[in-house]
Amino acid sequence: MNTKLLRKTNLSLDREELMVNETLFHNANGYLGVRSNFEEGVPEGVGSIRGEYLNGFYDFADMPQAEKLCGLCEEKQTMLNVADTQTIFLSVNGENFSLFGGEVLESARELDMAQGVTRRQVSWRSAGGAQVQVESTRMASFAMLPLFTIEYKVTAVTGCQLQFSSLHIGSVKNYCDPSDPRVAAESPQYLHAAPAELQDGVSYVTAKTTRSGLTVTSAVKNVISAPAQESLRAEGSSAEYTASLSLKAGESVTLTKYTVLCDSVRYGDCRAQAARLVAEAAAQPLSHWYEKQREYLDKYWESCAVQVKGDDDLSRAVTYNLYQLIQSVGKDPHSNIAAKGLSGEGYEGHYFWDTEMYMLPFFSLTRPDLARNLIQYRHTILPYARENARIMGHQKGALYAWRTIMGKECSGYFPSGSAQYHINGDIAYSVVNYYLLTKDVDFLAECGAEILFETSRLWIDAGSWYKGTFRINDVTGPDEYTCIVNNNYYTNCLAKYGMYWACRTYQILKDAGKLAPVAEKIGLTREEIEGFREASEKMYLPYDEELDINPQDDSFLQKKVWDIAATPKENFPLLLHYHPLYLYRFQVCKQADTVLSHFVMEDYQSLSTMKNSFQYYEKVTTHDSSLSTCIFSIMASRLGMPEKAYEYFGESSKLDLFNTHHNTKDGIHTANMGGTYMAIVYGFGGLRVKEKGLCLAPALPAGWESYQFRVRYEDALIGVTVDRDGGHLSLVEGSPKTLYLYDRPVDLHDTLTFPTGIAPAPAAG
Ligand code: IFM
Repeated sequence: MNTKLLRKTNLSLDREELMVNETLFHNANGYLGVRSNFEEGVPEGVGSIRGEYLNGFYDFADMPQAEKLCGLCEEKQTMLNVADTQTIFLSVNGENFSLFGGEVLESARELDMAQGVTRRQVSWRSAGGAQVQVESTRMASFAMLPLFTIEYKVTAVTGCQLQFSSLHIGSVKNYCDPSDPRVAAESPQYLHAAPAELQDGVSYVTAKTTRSGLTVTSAVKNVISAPAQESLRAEGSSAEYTASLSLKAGESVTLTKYTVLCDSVRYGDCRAQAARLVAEAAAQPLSHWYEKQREYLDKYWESCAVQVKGDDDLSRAVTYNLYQLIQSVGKDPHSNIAAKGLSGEGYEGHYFWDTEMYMLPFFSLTRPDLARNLIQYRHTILPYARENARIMGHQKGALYAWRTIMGKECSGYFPSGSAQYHINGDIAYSVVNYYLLTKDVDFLAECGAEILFETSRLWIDAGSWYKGTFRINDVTGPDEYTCIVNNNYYTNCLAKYGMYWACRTYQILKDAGKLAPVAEKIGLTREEIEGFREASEKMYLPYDEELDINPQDDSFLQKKVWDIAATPKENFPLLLHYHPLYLYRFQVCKQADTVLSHFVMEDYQSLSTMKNSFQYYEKVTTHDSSLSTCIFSIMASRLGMPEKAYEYFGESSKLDLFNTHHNTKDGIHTANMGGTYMAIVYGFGGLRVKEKGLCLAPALPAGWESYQFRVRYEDALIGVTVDRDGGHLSLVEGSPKTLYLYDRPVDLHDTLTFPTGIAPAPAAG
């Protein structure tokens, strides 16, 4: 597996590229994230988004609506930049080390995805002729989540006098860009930092948010490897550690900077916890933490074991995307996965449906423990979903916020925000997906069932009966270029599935004697279950007989078709160039919508309808959203279009590494990263998680030698390898299983080899 990403950066100090690299090489562990900013900073005017973030740590911010209609959201949550502990200035013979001064002889960055560190190496000559090599290694520890380290090594090529100045800045702000709707427009001082304290060589800054009542303590300890003249002083809410020494040619010195960040979301007394952890961290050499990091990642790579042979670039891109998933996923039920992970401020650290439909499938198959946390998080915020439902006028049930951190809605523009009721169906779908893979009835009883029942109640309240069918009007589907429509096909499918599963869950829990606590807690009646069953069975799913496709909604086909080919290239993404209402009047899709429904609910339609729909929507989809090409890849695989599948897969897998959406500076696109995984496992591997069991229908993309992955199913770990000799299944651990291969049952006891390339079996009509 190719686990190294290397970039030479001496050739360009281009503003955009610098910020993209700050994202691509960020360090995160699901709790904290640090952008890969230069320790020494950049001159004023050169682009940089400097930030350190904690997953789920936020403040409230005003989001005033010019026209104060009832129930519109006027306050949002925003993820905060909590401190700057990455700044290290180096002076060499009195001249400041900087890529923008002196002479850069060589400069490179590396992400090592096996060791879990990033490295930056610069060979530099000062204007006065002194020459040094600077190497910095950074790590967000998986073993101690609040720990971030920098190992900053300087080697003298010529003898020189060095001075380090390592800062701990407690008063920081967030990035803003008023011209881009995808990042915050303004940046007030959310955090109020107390004066820095110094104790036993550690600096502490405790800061409180303005409105959310949260607290964070940052603790920093610097350790120098050679005798030096040292000082530590505090001024205001900052602290500065300095060390001066001289080196002879060939000598090196290393400054190790331990940062611990503890927040009140997880810890009762952040200050005390930070003191305890920073002492524990600094008591060990970095080699100890590196070893633990490697052990964690060894297990991680082993658990998913995704390998592609035959295309090195793609293989590296896939590994990169999987690495970002483990960097981004919250490791406790207090947090989730932000749309940009912990790599930047795009979408302000909010959690969307991205988690349930694009990333949870990966974790459910490889790390069910993490998938469980993600669902538990949704369970914890259920009270806010109930409150949101009332705000939106519903008498019963729960409606999850379209975008949120702590549970309350943060969507400022409801037509393509709060109106996306499918979030309820997405979350319900993830509960079922997790259950089908684990058969964990206790979890269903403790968490999943309540979500399924409450979201089903909402469908009943939101929908209506017309001519014997159940319909859901005035909602927005996944495609954000088509808003507030009647009977969005995707939404109706997910609602149908969610209500079906609410009924199944009722029965499963009843049979297991575990129904009473949840039913009593929410006052669930047998009549309600009957109502769910009826609405699910009679759900109206738009179908056009003439075209043999599923229209995206009731009015989609009545609109003019947008001419994508004739649209100037610079006008994409369309959302930045056309008024939303103008877009809504066209058949033009930002992203997979009906095509996505056909992926997740393939048994609701015939193969011919899915194929015709794919061809229809392909012509009107811009893929302006990063959540799109991966789904088109999966469905192209499903419908027997391998070249197309491969092309879409390539676009998805390289999206951030090649900055193809031109906004990677604001953060990675985590949903797409999960989508890349799905394009292999669900796409080429043909995996589906169905009520009858785990299904596979693998094919090998032309040009690839092989690919492989591992999935957890009930108590088993199953290895799948597809190469030019065929498909190979192995039961790595657990009890024998019956699986479905190309829709036919097979028993897996030990290993199994089969021919690939068989045409996919038709879906049920
Ligand atoms: O959730 C997505 C949405 O589907 C498209 N716009 C971006 C959001 C966050 O990734």
